[in-house]
Amino acid sequence: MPAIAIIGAQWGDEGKGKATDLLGSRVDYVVKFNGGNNAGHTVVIDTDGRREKYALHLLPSGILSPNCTPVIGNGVVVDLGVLFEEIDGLEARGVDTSRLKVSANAHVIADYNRSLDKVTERFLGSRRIGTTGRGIGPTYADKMNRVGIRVQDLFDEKILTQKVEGVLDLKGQVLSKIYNRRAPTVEATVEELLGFAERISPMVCDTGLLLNQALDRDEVVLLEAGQATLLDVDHGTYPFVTSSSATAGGACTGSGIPPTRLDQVIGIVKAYTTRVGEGPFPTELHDGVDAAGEHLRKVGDEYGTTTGRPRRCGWFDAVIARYAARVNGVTDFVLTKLDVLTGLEQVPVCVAYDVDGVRHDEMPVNQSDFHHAKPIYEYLPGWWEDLGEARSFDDLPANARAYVEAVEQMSGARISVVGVGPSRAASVVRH
Ligand code: 2SA
Ligand code: GDP
Ligand code: MG
Repeated sequence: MPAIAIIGAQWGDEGKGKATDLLGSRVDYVVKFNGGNNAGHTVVIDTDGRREKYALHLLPSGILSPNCTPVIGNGVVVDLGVLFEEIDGLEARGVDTSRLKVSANAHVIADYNRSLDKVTERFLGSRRIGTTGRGIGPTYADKMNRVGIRVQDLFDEKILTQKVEGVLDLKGQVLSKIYNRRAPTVEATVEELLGFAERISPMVCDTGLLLNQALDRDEVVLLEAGQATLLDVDHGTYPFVTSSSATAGGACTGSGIPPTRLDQVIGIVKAYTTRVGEGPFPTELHDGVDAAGEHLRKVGDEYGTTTGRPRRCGWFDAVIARYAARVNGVTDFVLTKLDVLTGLEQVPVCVAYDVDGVRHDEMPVNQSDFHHAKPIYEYLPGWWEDLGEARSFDDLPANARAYVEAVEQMSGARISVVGVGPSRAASVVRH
């Protein structure tokens, strides 16, 4: 029975948290399969006139659905201090987190990798990536270098000490000799990590086995991506990407669910585009030049959920939506934040790029071309009505419906749900 992946189709913050939460009551397991506490998913729940807002970083959004088991898969990098802080924060608000399962194979973010992430960015200066500074990149680098620390290592002090010694042999030198920073000692690192062992122990298991057995029993498993297609280490705007596989392929490698068991891939796409951090962004509206960018940021509340950074804003880009549909095998799109576009005379949509006088209908193969790609826009008529109360497609004004239909036609997959506000209820289901 169904394994469903939810994937970001742009540069992140499309509203994956809300989409996952929306499906939560019909789902038995929600799995985070990539990234770590660089992610920020905001979920807004309105009950009995009271609004509860949750910002989740490391915990899968399914933690908020009482009948759903949240799982941190093997593809995730886990900052254990942050994990327990997040658990304690939710418990204090009455959310039961006792169902959480954590893969024994997930990698652990250690102190030296947090330091290296921050200091490397400072060192790079104008060539920086604009990371979240959470130690994500250096921890994935250790994993690929085969010197990473895994959750299961916390339960064997001898092995843990050997591994920390091995990795600090090199990283300690880099921190102290190259970056002039005090490297943590082996003892302090081992002590910090061992301090988490007892509390994490009951949550740890073979999550790949758990999830495949759930599918054997016809239960529903939802795989929730952190970040997005254009931030994927293979398919994104490299090197301005995160260090994990944020696409549908990553949902399999990061969870232990084989591709043949994936039934549906839902791409989450915003009705416009945002990006945080550095890197190319053809439809970006530049502050001080295009007032519309500030309008989108303000109305859309476009500030990083994890770092609070203002997000760069721009128009919808159908070229990248098509690319995301292809890379992920998107079966359905959820188009979010349509309500934010209310009040514009015209809404530009990028349909292709002009690169040095040549039209590109697909992403240019060469990254340098993408850096100076100029958007070719089609202008769709805007609307003035507030969309917040719309619950069926026919409730939307004609121009908003036409916008959805035009974007659907350009993006290569059907739009099954349209978001018209941050809360769970503010959604229009079409299929
Ligand atoms: P990192 O820290 O190594 O993953 O950074 C590498 C790039 O990936 C981008 N990135 C993100 N982009 C959008 N949203 C993310 N999560 C937070 C949010 C971001 C925040 O939900 O708002 O609060 O600032 C996220 N995480 C990583 C990052 O900007 C770099 O371009
Ligand atoms: P994620 O990282 O993809 O989960 O997205 P974030 O949570 O970082 O950012 C999306 C933001 O948009 C959150 O603040 C959501 O509450 C909000 N949001 C999601 N869908 C809608 C929508 O349809 N309309 C509006 N106005 N806000 C939305
Ligand atoms: Mg986010």
